[in-house]
Amino acid sequence: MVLEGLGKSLKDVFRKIAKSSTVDEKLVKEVGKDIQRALLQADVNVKLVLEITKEVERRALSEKPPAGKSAKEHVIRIIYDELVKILGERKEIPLTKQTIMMVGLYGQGKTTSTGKLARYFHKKNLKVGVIAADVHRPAAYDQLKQIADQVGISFFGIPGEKSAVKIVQEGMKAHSSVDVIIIDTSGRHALEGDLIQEIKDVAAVAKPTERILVLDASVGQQAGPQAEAFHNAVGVTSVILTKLDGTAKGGGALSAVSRTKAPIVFIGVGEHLEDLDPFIPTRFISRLLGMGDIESLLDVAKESISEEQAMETTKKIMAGKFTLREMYDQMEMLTNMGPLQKLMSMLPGLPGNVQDKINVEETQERLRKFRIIMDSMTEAEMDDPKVIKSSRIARIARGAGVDPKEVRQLLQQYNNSKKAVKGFMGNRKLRKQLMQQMQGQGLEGGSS
Ligand SMILES: Nc1nc2c(ncn2[C@@H]2O[C@H](COP(=O)(O)OP(=O)(O)O)[C@@H](O)[C@H]2O)c(=O)[nH]1
Ligand SMILES: [Mg+2]
Repeated sequence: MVLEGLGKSLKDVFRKIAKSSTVDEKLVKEVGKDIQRALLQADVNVKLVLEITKEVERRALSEKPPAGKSAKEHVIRIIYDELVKILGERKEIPLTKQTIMMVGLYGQGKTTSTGKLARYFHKKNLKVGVIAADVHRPAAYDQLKQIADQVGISFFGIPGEKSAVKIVQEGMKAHSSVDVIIIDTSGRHALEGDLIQEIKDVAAVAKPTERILVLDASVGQQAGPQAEAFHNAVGVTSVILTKLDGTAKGGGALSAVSRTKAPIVFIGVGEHLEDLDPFIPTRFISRLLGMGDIESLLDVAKESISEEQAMETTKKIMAGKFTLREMYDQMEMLTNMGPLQKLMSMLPGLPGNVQDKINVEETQERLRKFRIIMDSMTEAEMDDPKVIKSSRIARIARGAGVDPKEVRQLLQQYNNSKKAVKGFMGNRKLRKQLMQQMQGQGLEGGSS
């Protein structure tokens, strides 16, 4: 996958938001820092990184979520928007009759991308012809011919010919009946005067509608100044950024080139001819985040337990309601709430008083069993576990496919917890402490 490291870090950021109890300044600042770290690791320019995170923080703290959206969903949306914004607008190469000239330095992927583009247009039912105008590399002719044969499109070249202009003149005539002509040109180690001249001469003959600069993404941010220099010298209309599959610096290359006047139209994501993706900023970011679209992205936020639910459970417990359901909710919250973990852990009712150090995996495994056992109980049993005697235990165990011993353990845990809750509620000092904690979490609102 392209930019795997960046994708993983950003997914972690979303997970953090989803698991947090509430969106407050502390969370937003923390998330801002995480995003900064992730983007810097992908070689995105420091100044740009600061701009983005400042904007994320500003919007997250000042904007009200739209109707029907939670604060968490809104923050995720803001991050998504700002990431898309870094990549700029989408540009498409139309599926029409045209002449395309490929330019770029040595080894950037010009010839490979010529083949990939030829395949792309060929698949869209356009007649494609390529011209081998790299007169500097002896093997260039054969390389392109082979690719053209593989794709099944027409090829033109003159082996041994030293004038690129002559080849292009002949090639344009030979391809007069094709829809899309793609000219592969020679590179240099740097943007030298004679390369500029050669590109200008070829362009004068071919009059290309597109001059596509091919750039290797592994140079990172440096891709920006390179694109700018080429653009100033020969007027680049579009960029293909290659080798994004093999570099962690792709974020730098993508963001830097997106800021130049030459938009990225395709990205190269492998050595094979099918490894070419149209560059669509929204789709790129969605994929990076491992989501089909923004909607499924927002679902992540919904999966976690809401602040309201935590509040609800806490209030119920404080009001003396403590059935198996509350015990379950409390345990569940302890495994996947951020700051609310602390609040929930203040409530008694956990086995062996493990409030201070919660083993999430162990608790989750326990919860899984818990759920299975509860699913075999009746509503009345869950509300008032006192009614569960031997015969019922046997029935529940059978229904849940567990040992009766496990049902008894659950009931034992419940009884201990209930006792602890009772003691806790009778202790005014502890109650006060919990109230203060709730206020600190911004949960004092809402009456019951
Ligand atoms: N992994 C990867 N390799 C690529 C990509 N594009 C080109 N290459 C490789 O880069 C090398 C140089 O490509 P080539 O097209 O000959 O570059 P040119 O000198 O600009 O024509 C070749 O080994 C290609 O297989 C890409 O998107 N991903
Ligand atoms: Mg080449």
